[in-house]
Amino acid sequence: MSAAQTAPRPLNATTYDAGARPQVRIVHLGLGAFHRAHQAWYTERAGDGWGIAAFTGRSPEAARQLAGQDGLYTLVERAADGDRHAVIAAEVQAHDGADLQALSTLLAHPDIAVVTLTVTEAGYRLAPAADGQPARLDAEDELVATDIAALRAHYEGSNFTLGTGGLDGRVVRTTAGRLLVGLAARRAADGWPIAVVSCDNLPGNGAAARASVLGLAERVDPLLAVWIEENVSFVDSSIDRITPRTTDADRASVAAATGYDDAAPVVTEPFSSWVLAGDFPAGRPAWEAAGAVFVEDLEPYERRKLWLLNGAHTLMAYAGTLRGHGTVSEALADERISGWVEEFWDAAARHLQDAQLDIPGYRAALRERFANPRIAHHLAQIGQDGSLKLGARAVPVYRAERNAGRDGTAALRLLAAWMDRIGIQLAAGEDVHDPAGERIAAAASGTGTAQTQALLAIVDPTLAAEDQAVSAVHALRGTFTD
Ligand code: CS2
Repeated sequence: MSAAQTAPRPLNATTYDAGARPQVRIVHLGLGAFHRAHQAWYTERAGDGWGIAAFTGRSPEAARQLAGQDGLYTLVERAADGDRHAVIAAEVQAHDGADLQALSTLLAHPDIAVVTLTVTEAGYRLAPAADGQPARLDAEDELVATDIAALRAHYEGSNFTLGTGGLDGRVVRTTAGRLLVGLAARRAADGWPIAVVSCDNLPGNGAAARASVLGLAERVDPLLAVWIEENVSFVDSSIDRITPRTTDADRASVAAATGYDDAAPVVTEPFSSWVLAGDFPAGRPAWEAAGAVFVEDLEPYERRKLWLLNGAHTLMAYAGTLRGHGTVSEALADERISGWVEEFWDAAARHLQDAQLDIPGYRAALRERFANPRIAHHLAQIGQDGSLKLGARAVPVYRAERNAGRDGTAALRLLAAWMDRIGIQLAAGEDVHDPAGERIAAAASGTGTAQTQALLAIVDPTLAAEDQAVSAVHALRGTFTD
């Protein structure tokens, strides 16, 4: 065999026979690895002919790569004992997220029945809510304010329709802003109802998506807000599949195993879960055929996942890095970290009482998933956007423990570890990778308990006003490296 025959081939519809492609009926915002390992995989496995048109977030690069491969990519399920490769064909179109014309054309079409979102916690642009208060859009946020101005200027007197010239060069950057442009086009077309499914790690993520989109609509076009209330169903979902960022080594291993030079493979764990609650007024794929579960009340499942999986992740991300570890499996192999994780799980589990949740089984499975040595899940990736993640992962467990008369130390440890980690990053002049980066740097410039309190206020202002919580977090600082 000549070298030319053995060199890997490009992956596209000419080199790979994916059969008839499904019809685009889903629009996705946030074209990243997780979406391709999760919702695209469920949609493909549902096997009932639904396809996806996906839009990138900030950078159009992922769309360029995927469009260059006719939407095809390799999904690698990486188990502790080997890899399984499959080419996924559900992703029919890939667009630059800034392409509002493409988004509007799709959403104005009655075939489109579902919008899914993976835009990260930060993508919803919500203001920190006081305890028990519903989420609301952060209208003070710079990007939100810019989008409001651009949308108002564009739609002034135009009955909120997007002409063929798009937004006349105006840029809309927030997810809510982009979705609003698409929904306005749908209303102008014929106003068919639609479902928006949030797939981000936020408690009540359907309500969060709703607050974000409606908050913007109310400020730009109150009648559009009314239309959205009546025609858009915001579905809650709890999503789970550990999917680290793709590396060059992953690309090389896919080429070696499959013979395809795939520029955009995704490596994920074999485990996957999707629990959803809400209505789909225009229909949906039979995701249950692929293992998704539809429930009336999502909250218990959402808590189990956010507290046990994501909470432990956040604890390992900061405490693990402070102790010199690079990945989740390395951190978990450290007895001290493993002990803190178990202690946090014990605390959280006391408030996850529903027998259906099978907490012992879930914990055992988590240990195994975290320990998978072939999934290099970098702590630095998990540690990003901590100010937003801690409010969903640590604070509710602390509150539940306090309400039950206990001190909640196991949950406060996550906050103390975050603060210590930030201190080291700032001292080294590193980017803390957090949308609240500037406020974090300002808060960290203080010293002693006042610094702890100022940092805590960024995560949860109510908690920062409680002296007992502040001193308890402060006492835990500096205890990670012994
Ligand atoms: C992680 C999640 O980066 C993070 O914050 O905790 O991305 C986690 O890997 C997924 O939620 C797993 O389903």
